[in-house]
Amino acid sequence: MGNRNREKLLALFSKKQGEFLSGQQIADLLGLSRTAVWKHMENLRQEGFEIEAVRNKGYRLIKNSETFSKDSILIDLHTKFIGQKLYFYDEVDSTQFVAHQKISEGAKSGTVIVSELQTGGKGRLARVWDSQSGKGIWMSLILKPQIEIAKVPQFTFIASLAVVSAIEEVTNLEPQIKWPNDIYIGKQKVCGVLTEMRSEAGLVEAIIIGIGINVNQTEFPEEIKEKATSLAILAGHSFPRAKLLQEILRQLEKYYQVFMDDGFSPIKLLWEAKAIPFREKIIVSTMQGSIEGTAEGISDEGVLLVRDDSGVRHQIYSADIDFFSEN
Ligand code: BT5
Repeated sequence: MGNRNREKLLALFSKKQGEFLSGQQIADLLGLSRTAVWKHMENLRQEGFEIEAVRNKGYRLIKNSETFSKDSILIDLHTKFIGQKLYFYDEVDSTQFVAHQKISEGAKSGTVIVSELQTGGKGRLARVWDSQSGKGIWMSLILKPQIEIAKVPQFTFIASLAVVSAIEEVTNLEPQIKWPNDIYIGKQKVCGVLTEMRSEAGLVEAIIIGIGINVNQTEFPEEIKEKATSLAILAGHSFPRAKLLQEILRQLEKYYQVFMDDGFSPIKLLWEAKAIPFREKIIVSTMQGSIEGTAEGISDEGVLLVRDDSGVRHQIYSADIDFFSEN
């Protein structure tokens, strides 16, 4: 199938969603023979698209199927720029690495990289991110805002807020954000965010937001079995990943716009409403060591403010947080 015709056909279905289009109409609009139209339909069906064919009425795309592919993500993605340029891979080392490559090749702001499987998925501080094939959403988003370097960590908040909002919209689950970059449901982690930056001469060249969401896994490796869970385990059924990803991209675009128009304050307020409240006492593990103390909230920039047991106040930029009651 010619790629351009196939894209035109998907765009046509997207525009007329829910409506029947006769074979003749499609053939006329795309300049194809009826037989070619029929072949296109068969190919799309084989890929997992659900297409209804009714005699005397024509064809209708029911909705996005369970397929997770470039087309199933793009077909009714109504964003202005985020995800409109999308690279979809079966396997990569890490979508973050691919994003770095794409930036070197001149990728535009809003470019998204998705992979079914990551052989070298990474967390912060070069930790391993378990990225099973065909089960999760492993993606990286490239953004090129003109902002100061100090504001880059705030993008972790924008991303977490977008993911929580999308999960709420698509599932009936109630995710919460754990400062700075984890999304939990109950006491287990369903998503991690990794924000990286490229800079040049003191200016931000690009921000790469890596998002890993456990969607349809039914089990996890021994090392993270206790700590990790998936949306499917919690809900008792699987979810269409394309739909969830579309919602994430929509929410990312929305909150990115809020941030660019009005700054971090509205993001901070929304973020706080979705965050796990700090309980009495926390343990903060940083590269420099650990602090036991009480969190006093986040600053207007997103920095965690902690008063240690001797009364000294610390500004924490990056750390792992444990609640005392968990230990
Ligand atoms: C994170 O790091 O949580 C950021 C994870 C970002 C992953 C995405 S996937 C797409 C993009 N491409 C990449 O290569 N990365 C990004 P951190 O806070 O450091 O947490 C890492 C820790 O979470 C590990 O040390 C494990 O304990 C745990 N972990 C690993 N895989 C997990 C999973 N699938 N679900 C829940 N926890 C996991």
